[in-house]
Amino acid sequence: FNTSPSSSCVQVSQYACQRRTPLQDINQIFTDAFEILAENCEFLGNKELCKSFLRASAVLKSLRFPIATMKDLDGLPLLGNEMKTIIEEILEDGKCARVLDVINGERYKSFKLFTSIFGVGLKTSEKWFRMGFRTLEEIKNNPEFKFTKMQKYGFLHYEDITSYISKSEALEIYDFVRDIILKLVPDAVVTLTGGFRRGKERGHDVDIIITCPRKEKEKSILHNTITILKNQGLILFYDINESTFVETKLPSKKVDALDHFQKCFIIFKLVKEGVGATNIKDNEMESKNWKAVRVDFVITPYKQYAYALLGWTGSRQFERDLRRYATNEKKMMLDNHGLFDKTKNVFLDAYTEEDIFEHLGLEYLEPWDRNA
Ligand code: DGT
Ligand code: MG
Repeated sequence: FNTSPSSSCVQVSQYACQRRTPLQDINQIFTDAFEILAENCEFLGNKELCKSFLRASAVLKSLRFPIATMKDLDGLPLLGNEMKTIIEEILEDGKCARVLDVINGERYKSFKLFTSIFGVGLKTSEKWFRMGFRTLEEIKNNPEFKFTKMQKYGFLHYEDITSYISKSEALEIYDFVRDIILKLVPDAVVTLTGGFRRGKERGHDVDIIITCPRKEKEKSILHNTITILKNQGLILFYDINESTFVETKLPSKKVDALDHFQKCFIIFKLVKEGVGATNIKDNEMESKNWKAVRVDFVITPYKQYAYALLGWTGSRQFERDLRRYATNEKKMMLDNHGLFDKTKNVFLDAYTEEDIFEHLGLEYLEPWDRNA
């Protein structure tokens, strides 16, 4: 792995799954710029350019040295002229005019705002933007709008949901939920995944993946757990998606397609101990002693667990590169459910993430090195 600039002997792979990408990003001034431009492309529906920006950003995130001169880019993959122009401008001015235009632009600002609402995606944002709406107030107070239940709760808990979740809050919820599940099914496997598994100190949601080695025993876990949490008054909103997983189905070609496992999108009521307890009588003075936190549960059969864990650990860009590598370099198809070897026409079983890396002929990367 690369340690010094301009060292010609060091090859940087074009795939994030062949590079270590720790959390600390010493080229953030450039990667932030690329990610804003990528997001803007996503908002405009320009998927190809979005991918190029994200791949360029991921290459820079994996470097162990800060880009200080244009010479430092020699030999790095996925940095075409468009990318180099941006880097050069930032090296010279400390900023990039194109990025500033984007973040001050109506479209980007509106889409950022709209997609920050739980239950609002690109399609709804586009619709609201075209209708001329620019603020949350205009939308919330429009009597003609029909919101989904998810969006209603998204508005209701907007402040909490858009604020960061700390690692200790995530661990508190995870420990609490795991204890409940283990009482129901003692040999269940409950894992905190997503960004927190990659070592992030803060996140947008708490991703928890659940399985059980005893066949079919995972099936009762979700509904029973939700019932217990509901009875304790800890669920502000939940939406269960039942499994549509079919074992014989080939892995999806769509890189960003959601998986077919049973899952539940939750707004969890995290009660903060000691807060607000002193002034319960005085309504005006009363401070809220809880915080609404987005939590996702994913339940998988044991046979697919390693693939699902790998898929839900992320980062998104790491996952995209893993799939691209499998397809282009190995003639295999990878998704959150499994790995299919097209040459041998077989699904490859895996019970650990290490097994999957081995099937792909890749050196194992720990979750904290997958922050592409
Ligand atoms: P954050 O924002 O702090 O929650 O960061 P992450 O990395 O935990 O991101 P999150 O929670 O959106 O997703 C965790 C991983 O789960 C992500 O790296 C890929 C997977 N994932 C989540 N939603 C989707 C989806 O809609 N499609 C696909 N393909 N993967 C998804
Ligand atoms: Mg997450």
